[in-house]
Amino acid sequence: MKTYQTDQIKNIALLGNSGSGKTTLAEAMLFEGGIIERRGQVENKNTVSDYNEIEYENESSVYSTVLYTEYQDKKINFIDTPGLDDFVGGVISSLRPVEAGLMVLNAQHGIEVGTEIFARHTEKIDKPLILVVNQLDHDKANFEKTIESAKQSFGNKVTIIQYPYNTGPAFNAIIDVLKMNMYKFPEKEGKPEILPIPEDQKDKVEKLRNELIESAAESNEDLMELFFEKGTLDEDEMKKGIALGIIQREIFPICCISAKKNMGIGRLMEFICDVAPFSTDMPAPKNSKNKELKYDPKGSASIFIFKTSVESHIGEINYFKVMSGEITEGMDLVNHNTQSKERLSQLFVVAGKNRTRVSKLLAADIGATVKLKNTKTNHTLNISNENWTFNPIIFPEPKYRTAIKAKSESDDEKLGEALSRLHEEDPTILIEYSKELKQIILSGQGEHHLNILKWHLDNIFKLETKFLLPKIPYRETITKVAQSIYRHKKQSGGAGQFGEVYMIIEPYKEGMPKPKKYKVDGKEINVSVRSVDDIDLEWGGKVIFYNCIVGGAIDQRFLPSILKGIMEKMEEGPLTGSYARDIRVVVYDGKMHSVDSNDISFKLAGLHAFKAAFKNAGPKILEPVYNIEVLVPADRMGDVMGDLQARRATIEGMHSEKVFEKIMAKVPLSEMNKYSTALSSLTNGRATYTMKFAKYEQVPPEIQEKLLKTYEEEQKEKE
Ligand SMILES: Nc1nc2c(ncn2[C@@H]2O[C@H](COP(=O)(O)OP(=O)(O)OP(=O)(O)O)[C@@H](O)[C@H]2O)c(=O)[nH]1
Ligand SMILES: [Mg+2]
Repeated sequence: MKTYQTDQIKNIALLGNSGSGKTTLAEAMLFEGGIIERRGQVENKNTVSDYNEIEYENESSVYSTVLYTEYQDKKINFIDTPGLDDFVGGVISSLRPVEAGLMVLNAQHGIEVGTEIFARHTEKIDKPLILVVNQLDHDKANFEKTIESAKQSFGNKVTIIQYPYNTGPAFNAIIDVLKMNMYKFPEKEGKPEILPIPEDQKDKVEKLRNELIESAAESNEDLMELFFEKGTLDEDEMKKGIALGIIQREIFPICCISAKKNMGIGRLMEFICDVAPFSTDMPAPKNSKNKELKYDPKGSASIFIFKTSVESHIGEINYFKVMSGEITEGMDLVNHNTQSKERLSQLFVVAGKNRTRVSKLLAADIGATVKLKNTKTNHTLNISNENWTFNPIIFPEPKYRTAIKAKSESDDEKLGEALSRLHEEDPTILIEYSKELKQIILSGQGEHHLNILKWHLDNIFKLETKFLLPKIPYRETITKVAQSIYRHKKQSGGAGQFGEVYMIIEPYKEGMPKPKKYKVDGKEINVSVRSVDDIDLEWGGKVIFYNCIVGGAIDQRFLPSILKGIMEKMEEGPLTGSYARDIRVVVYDGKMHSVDSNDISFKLAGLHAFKAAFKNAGPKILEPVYNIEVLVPADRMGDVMGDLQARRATIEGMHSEKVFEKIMAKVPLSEMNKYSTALSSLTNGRATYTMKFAKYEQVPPEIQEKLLKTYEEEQKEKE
């Protein structure tokens, strides 16, 4: 394969709702570019892009797939992404190496939830989009409605380049407003006939062409002047204007295809070659030295890894974009995230399951390499005298959690290894070994996401596992002042133990004045502070420990032991064994024994005094509450709201956002179990949500009651 120059390479991501036809389009693009000789079909489990067993099984993409095709002396690198929100990680990582997205719209449905989600991701990072209306051959295809909803979503920036002459099973022709031609496709696959615009379309085309010329002119002052001078623009001038408009996200051009029937694909690729941005047209990425790298093929060799995957027979494959310079086979680079030396012993260009060895890749190109020792997604590799890195790709917060366990304890270690490998391949899978909950908590983007992970553990790693209900990280705190006196005394045989502690505890609030005076059981207790420990707890919140011992009632050296006892109880709260937080402790008196007092005596006295005071201090269980945002089509708003209310949600607002309604609410984590599945079934998969930890809040009394009972029973079982 020839080496493509930086100004011959375009990189795009295929984006769109699940089922819109991205994988089918990918297949057609490979075919049109002569990379494959026969087009496979998703249903026949023989596409180049969906080549993993799990993708065959689901007939839907799970992973992003790197592909390339060749057209008109250019190389188009493109990445087929999964359309299900569960696999959004594959979309986010694919957006990094590309200059633009090809958003595939399904002509049956127009803008769908996936379209909206992925459009938002491109907006956040300012990447342009080309909109492709697919499935125009489908009997439910409705081009006008699709454009209408696209305009609701992208505004008047939606600009028609092409429209279908006819839709439905009879679909066989596209009117091209830029080329001023009609493309008529033969019944069976083959090159289209290029015909003049039919008479009955002339008025419509004229109107659309004027709109297109105006949009193109608006993207650049010179073009605007030219347009005023001549009253029109020629094709090349229009292309220039459209290209600029695309980069500025002022133009979202509309192209028309049937991926399944391979109609319009060649013309779409020509359009990409003509107007989609080159890497050098986009703002230059900055490295960690704040230097702009302009994809200079003569610069220092540098690559950024945007995807790591593990393939059978090969092992780990790292996919990269050449950020600068020229990469050659056998080159030695340094990974500046791990400081490891790495040799690029083999270089490939990749079209899904097919890899082609190459000897050289230039700046802006996308390739893959194998057998690196210590390199994965988000790492930068440079020649040894350059030590910059690039910003990592930021993956979205998890929104679905479960606990996992190996069926056999002897597999625990294997499970740990498998999970960390799966995390490397998919950074949206997070694994936490929770000491607090005594569970392995897996978090991801949805139930389907984690079920696919389990499928891998069962089928690829041959590890039998089961999912368990994930425990909730409750917290405990107090709501009022309480006092306790505890004497720890033990006299058995030899040395005895003795320690007595007088303690007051109260809820901690930020900015409270120092403790001075308390009234407990009608008695006034005055305290004066000798020293204070202000402790930020690992699990959130605070404990403030005041040493108010006067007159040597307890020796100073025992105070740390008392605190130790308190901390032990804070780590395993008296109500349910959860972490306690936000408590102020005042130790103001006590007694000691000249022989029997020691550290352990005061630790135990501290622990029991704290536990006793806690029980009288209006103890409360706190639960984690999350901010959630749901995007839902208006017709399902009522159902989704009702369901949220049943989950003890506090609705904080709602408003229309383009084609969706957005609901903002606070919901306790304990009520969010399986939410992604519930939302999906309430809306036929037409809604999405995000969630983020907000705060801890007291649980309602009836739930506290239930939790206390459960804990009590668990404790009894243990005895
Ligand atoms: N009629 C018709 N069907 C199409 C067309 N393109 C794709 N399909 C069908 O739509 C279904 C989904 O196609 P895919 O290519 O897998 O869609 P995708 O966008 O890759 O879906 P995900 O991988 O789930 O995101 C398949 O059954 C295709 O055969 C088209 O142009 N016309
Ligand atoms: Mg797909």
